[in-house]
Amino acid sequence: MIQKIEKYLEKPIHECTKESIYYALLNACKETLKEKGTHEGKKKVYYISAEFLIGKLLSNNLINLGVYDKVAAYLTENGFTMSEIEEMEPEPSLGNGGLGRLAACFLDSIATLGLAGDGIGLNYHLGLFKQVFENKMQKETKNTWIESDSWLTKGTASYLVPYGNFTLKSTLYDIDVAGYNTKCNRLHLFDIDMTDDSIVKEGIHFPKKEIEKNLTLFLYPDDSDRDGQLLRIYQQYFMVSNAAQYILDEAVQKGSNLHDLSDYAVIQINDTHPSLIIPELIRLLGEKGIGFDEACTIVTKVCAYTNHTILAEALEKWHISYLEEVVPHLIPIIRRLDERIKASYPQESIAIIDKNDTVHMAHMDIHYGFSINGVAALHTDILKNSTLKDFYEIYPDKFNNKTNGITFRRWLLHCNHPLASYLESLIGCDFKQNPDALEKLLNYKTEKEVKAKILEIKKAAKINCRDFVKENTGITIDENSIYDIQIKRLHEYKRQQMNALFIIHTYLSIKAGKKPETPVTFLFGAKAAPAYVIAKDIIHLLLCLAEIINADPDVSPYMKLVMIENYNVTAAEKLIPACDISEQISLASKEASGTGNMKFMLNGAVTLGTMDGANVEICELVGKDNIYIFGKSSEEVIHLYDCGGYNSRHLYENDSHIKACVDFIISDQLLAIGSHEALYRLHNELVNKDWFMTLLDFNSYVRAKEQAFKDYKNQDAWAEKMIVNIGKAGYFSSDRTIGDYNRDIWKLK
Ligand code: 26V
Repeated sequence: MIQKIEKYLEKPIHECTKESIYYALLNACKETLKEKGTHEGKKKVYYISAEFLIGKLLSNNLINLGVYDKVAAYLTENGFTMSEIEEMEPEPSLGNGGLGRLAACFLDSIATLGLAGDGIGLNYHLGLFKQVFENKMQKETKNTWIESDSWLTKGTASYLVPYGNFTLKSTLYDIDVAGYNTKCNRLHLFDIDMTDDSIVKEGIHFPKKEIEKNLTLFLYPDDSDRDGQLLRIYQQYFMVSNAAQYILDEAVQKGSNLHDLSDYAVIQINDTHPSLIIPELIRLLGEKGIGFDEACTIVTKVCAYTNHTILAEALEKWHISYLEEVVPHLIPIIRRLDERIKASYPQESIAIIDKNDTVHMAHMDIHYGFSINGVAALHTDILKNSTLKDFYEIYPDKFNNKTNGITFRRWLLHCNHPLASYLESLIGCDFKQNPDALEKLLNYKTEKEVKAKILEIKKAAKINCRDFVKENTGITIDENSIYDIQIKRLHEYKRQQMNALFIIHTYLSIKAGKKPETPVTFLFGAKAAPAYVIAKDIIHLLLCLAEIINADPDVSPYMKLVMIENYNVTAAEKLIPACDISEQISLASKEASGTGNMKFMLNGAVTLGTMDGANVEICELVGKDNIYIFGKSSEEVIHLYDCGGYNSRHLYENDSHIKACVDFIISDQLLAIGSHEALYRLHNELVNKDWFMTLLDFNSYVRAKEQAFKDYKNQDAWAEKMIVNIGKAGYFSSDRTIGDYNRDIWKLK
């Protein structure tokens, strides 16, 4: 490896810039990855996803290639550090949140388990927007991440993708995905040559109708109008038509006659963005002479669908007229697929095309896929018993649960070297490939020395994080304070607003003379969808609160509030190792799984959460003494929705404490520095709507959180909680998840 690096450096390393060292490392890695070769097998899994939130790749690749320590030592010997070289790498902007990061963890685990599997998606030039704060508001700017030298390698495949009025030709870019100490797989990202970044003018605005120029510019372009929605369909069809052509070509090359496609391919449809692959495959099989009915049977043996949300507004549906405009050739197929279902099952609730001529993408996946899975035990139960009950009654055997997981290579070995190497010295290195081996740590949970060392590692991570926060925001935080962290997409159901109300509660208590015994730092990181007004108002509230709190000499010694700008994977890697309390406070039933919760636990944070998503499984594993649970249960919440029994105004008017906290949002103090419009809108939302029941869980949240702060003072007992959390995290390795997918769904040898 070092020889390869020196070859690419072209001159002695001490004469090189950090940038040229980064490029040398990049190219040396790419060469080594190529030499490793790819996992091959008769049958392959194709993981199709609109997002792959892969994060920076340099360190991860060095770790998986088994050369990280050697390369790090080489850099140090020559006066450089790995972290300063890593800073030269732009983070790929190919994902948004948990769904995309899950896809990235899965690629790592598929390769690590030695399975033949490719990711297929799009090569967005600007990807998800870059967030900047201006006047304490989120502003979206473009995020140019592709440089002339990058992890992308131009592939050879190219296909024609037919639309209503024109045809586009694709270009393929590949990224090699190294398994840990094994061969590679590939992430295939399709693109068009005519993409034109220069059409993006102010912020992230661009002409939505110029499909030949804008198709692969942005991930999730604004779809608040018709043209935006059409563009999303153009993108989705481009992704799946390329994928389908690629998969069929590859199967034929391996000897398939296409009647036996399911012996060669299994397609995991990641949420509904790739659902058009079903009619597209039927169309392509038809072109190759396979009749409609047989094509349906083949496709139903090949496609499996993962559901990632029960939120109705997030389950994709398109009016048929939109599909008619973009992909008219798929319409007769979609209609026939729908008619077949209606012939056997007349219920409107499971129709593909409903009486308003709206096409339900998830319904197509369930009828014409062989497997449907949820992403945590509770989520799958809710799908079976409530959201998708009518489908479960027809197809009980298709439903299965696959609790999410995270790759320990990135979320422990890479982001927390000191913890990983300490664990190795204590319990050996098995845990890197057999995550259950982390349980050995539990034997040490009462040992003084081990507890002291775990606390020492946490403290060092908090110091690193303090420096990162200073650089990112200019705010000085105290490493001796409790780090209470909520980092995730901004959405009302995730309830960052409830955390904000707690911060107001703490601020008001300090002002009233009640000082916390241990200072606390509240850290947030979150992007709001550009058209999601209330989510942006919540960001505004947090930034206003930060300005007031951090500048107040009576308050700031006891509490600080930090909102990280442009939260992304790189920031997560800095924040997660430093966390004491992991905020997982969604309204029960709404968070399908969560995966941040797993990353925090693995790095020794204690969860403060509701009985939602994978928190339920975390709670079962660590036991009630090692997690802080609060709030209403999913059954209670579902019941309240069913009977319309929740009234936030009632709670607001009858609980003076709740009223005081909520009213602070429109206090003179806040209105003096914030936007009246945004703050009143948010206040009104909480008092008169509060769809995600913030006020309902607020008191219980305050009690649980204050108990956690109190318990933190006993560092000895706290360290034991940390150790239990780390020791029990093995179940949440994505290697376990992928093993489960393969055993139950993909069945690759
Ligand atoms: C999308 C949208 C888009 C429209 C506005 C509202 C809304 C709300 C939620 C979503 C999420 C779509 C799917 C998704 O990203 N789900 C996440 O998947 C993760 C991986 O399985 C899981 O851990 C998270 O709990 C789940 O929210």
